[in-house]
Amino acid sequence: MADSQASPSFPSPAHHDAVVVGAGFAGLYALHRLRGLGLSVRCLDAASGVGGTWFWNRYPGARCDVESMDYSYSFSPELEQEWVWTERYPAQPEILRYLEHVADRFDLRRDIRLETRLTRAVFDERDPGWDLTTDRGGPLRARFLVMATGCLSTARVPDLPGLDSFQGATYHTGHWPHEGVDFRARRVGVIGTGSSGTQAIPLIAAQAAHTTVFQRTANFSLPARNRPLDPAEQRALKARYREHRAMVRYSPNGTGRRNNDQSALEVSPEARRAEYEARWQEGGGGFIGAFNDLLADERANDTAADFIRSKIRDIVHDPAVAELLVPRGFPVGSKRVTVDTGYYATYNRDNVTLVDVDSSPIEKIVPTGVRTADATYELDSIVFATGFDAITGAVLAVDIRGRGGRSLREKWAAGPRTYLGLATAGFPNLFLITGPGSPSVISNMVVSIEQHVDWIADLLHHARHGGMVCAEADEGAEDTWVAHVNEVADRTLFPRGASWYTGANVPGKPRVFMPYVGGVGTYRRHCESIAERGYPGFRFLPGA
Ligand code: NA7
Repeated sequence: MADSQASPSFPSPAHHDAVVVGAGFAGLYALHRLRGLGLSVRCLDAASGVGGTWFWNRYPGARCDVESMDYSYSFSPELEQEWVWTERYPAQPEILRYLEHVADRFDLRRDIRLETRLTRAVFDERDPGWDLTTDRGGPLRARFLVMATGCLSTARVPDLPGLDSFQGATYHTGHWPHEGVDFRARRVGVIGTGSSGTQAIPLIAAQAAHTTVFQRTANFSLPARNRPLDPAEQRALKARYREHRAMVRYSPNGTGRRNNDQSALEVSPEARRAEYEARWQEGGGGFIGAFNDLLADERANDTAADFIRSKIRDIVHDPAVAELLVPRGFPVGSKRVTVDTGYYATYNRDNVTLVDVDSSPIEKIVPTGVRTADATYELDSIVFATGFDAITGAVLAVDIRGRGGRSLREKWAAGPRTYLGLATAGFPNLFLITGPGSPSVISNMVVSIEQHVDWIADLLHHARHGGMVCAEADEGAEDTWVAHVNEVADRTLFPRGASWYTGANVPGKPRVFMPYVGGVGTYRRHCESIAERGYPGFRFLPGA
């Protein structure tokens, strides 16, 4: 392994053309791509290894809900041909191995400083650039600052009274111990039934003496039907990988999902059911592509939601438990649909108890377990599958000061405001990869990451070519974009779910629907047109 793991402190003062924050999918590609422009680039990451979200999320069952062959870089035809995926949906260890391979293959580690957290970034108006402070000291200076900090990287443990008094072990799925956890003979409580909870619960239940699941909101979950990837199938896709990649870049969500361009309401109930059944059997998030109005029309959505509800009732033997697991009160897809392996069937096990903490909330953590309004549950371990301060959390964790010393936290106090999800007015030379206002988490992240990195690289090339050292989003362009993002979201059912898409999972966080849901292809075309027209909405300034 190269020098990166040693993480020496920065020489002082250090100047770079660009500092990239984060060494996950986004940061690694940004480092590679900007270096390719001939820029001096430094990448920072708080973790002790590369991988971003896949470095941290090592809980049992951690797996991507996008298929391997799509959830991978397309920038290198050699890489995509040579890397062999073993499963339809990649498990965390395999994705991490892939990212480590990418770091080595493209010689990225020499410019990555691990165990280095950016804490403060102050814009210097006299000589445009960012003065950076890290928890390993400083100063560090960069002309451009690229936040490749990920949308789901700030883990949240709820502020429950008595948490410190618990005598057993506690874990968060997003900070899982590298050595793994042995739950044998343990009474385990799992709080949270989002993607992480639904993936982890079947495996924890198979090992632990007893598993108690504390569910606040029942979620819609689809069977993954994960399987080993057939080598012939993989070869066939690799033979047309370039065309496939070109297609997904302009697709609605950045995957090869088959989208049926029919309304759920224009077909007979039998045909509708057959379509849902076929997609349920096929497995994965492709279910949502069954009809073109599932996320636009409540009546269409109800048909899909009812289908999933009936499946839950079929799978779960105890009718009272099944009713608790049946999601209600929000359209399917408005909260992220989870993709699981054996989740609902896990509730047929004798050693699993489902506790409804919506009707009977968790009151406190006591030394021996969890106390709800109705009962105390004795536990040896508690797993928090309670999610993240999503999309904005990692950016706002840094004290970012733009023009006039204005803080980004202040600017975004009522919700994030960006131009294209890529930049924010008043904070020149700051770029966000998959920021709020871009397709981000509603898309295949790798496709959106590559698009953002390429777009930023092209903008920097354009600026440098014209002798410009400063690029700043214009406030008017930002206002128009924010209004457009909201208007597009309001045409859909997305804002109806109290989800992390809207910040609803974090007490006190402003409720704003953050992603752009107009589609990956539509968004890409819009960004391309802006680049082609010389970047309207950005102001460029020459150096002194
Ligand atoms: P999510 O999807 O935010 O899920 C968190 C879960 O934790 C969800 O079921 C929450 O219930 C629950 N939660 C959060 N706080 C509490 C408290 N205080 N009490 C009880 N239950 C609570 O996070 P994940 O890690 O599962 O997934 C995040 C994304 O990562 C995922 O979608 C993939 O894109 C990868 P709630 O629904 O808020 O009532």
